[in-house]
Amino acid sequence: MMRAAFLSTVLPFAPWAAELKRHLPELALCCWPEIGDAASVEAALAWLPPPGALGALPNLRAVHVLGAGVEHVLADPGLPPKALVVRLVDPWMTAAMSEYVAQQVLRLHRRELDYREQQARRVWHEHAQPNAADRRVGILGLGVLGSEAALRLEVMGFDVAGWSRTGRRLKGIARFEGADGLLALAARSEILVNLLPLTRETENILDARLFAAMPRGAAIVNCARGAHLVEADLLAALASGQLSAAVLDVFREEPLPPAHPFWSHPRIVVTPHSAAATNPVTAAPIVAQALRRLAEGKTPANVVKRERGY
Ligand code: NDP
Ligand code: OXD
Repeated sequence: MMRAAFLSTVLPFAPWAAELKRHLPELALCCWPEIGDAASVEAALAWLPPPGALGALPNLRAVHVLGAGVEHVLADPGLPPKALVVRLVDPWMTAAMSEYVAQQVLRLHRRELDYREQQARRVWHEHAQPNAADRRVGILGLGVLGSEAALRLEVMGFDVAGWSRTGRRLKGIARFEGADGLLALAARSEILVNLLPLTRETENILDARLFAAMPRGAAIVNCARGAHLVEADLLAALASGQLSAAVLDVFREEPLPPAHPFWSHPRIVVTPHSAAATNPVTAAPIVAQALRRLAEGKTPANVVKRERGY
């Protein structure tokens, strides 16, 4: 079995060490910066790795990212050009994201922000209540997370459409692709959920042009990455009434700084990057399986296409 190094500026090592020991007792696991002989480390387990850590491991064959999004590892200048980058696909994380999306879409569909605000003013006023079938929801990204979320919303009765690079087909979900497809999807989305990976093509995708294409009074849910959103464009769209609400789980700077205007905005819901957290209990067996395959000279599942960025 190989030697692996745990590299993270935010995740605690102890729970990962304990769970990986249960599922792969033969793994020799160390934690940055106590890595001993750097040349003998063949795999890294990384989530927001410390600057310089990947570059200090000259014989890395693979980096297993301990989450679904890999942009932070792909952007690391120390990532060896030939190392495989493997991302985490954990069915429990997928289920958690679908719960989050359902919760936020229902919040917006049932006008929770309006009713909370009315309660604060002791106002008894009932708003019109469209059926789910009359509520058009758009999902940006129909990958592991987006497709499951789209299907769950469809089961709940919503009129769901999705946008992907290759025009992914899903039963009951209207299909959009490409630049024209993006604006067409926006035009029919009263609630737009972002579940795209962060790449050169998708950075700043939630911008004034996209908001202008949406129906007046629409809402967005961003649970992918903060850099997808042009923050000033969102504030302007909320001020003009083009958008009526935003639910944001991810931010350009995390934790969201205390002085940031999103915290106190009456039409913005902030959650602390908690939509679908990595759980070492469910993720460790998946990581262990990938390391086992690497040790056997086989390619693990869920290898990222580096040139594509996801
Ligand atoms: P996947 O790689 O499985 O899916 C990505 C989807 O985005 C695919 O459908 C892909 O299209 C589509 N896509 C990528 N680039 C483009 C583009 N340029 N134009 C149109 N569509 C595009 O990712 P996941 O579903 O696993 O995860 C999505 C993201 O969610 C992660 O990258 C991460 O940033 C975020 N995330 C957030 C969490 C949180 O707690 N807030 C937790 C976990 C993940 P195609 O199918 O054609 O390839
Ligand atoms: C992830 C995340 O990408 O937690 O897994 O955001």
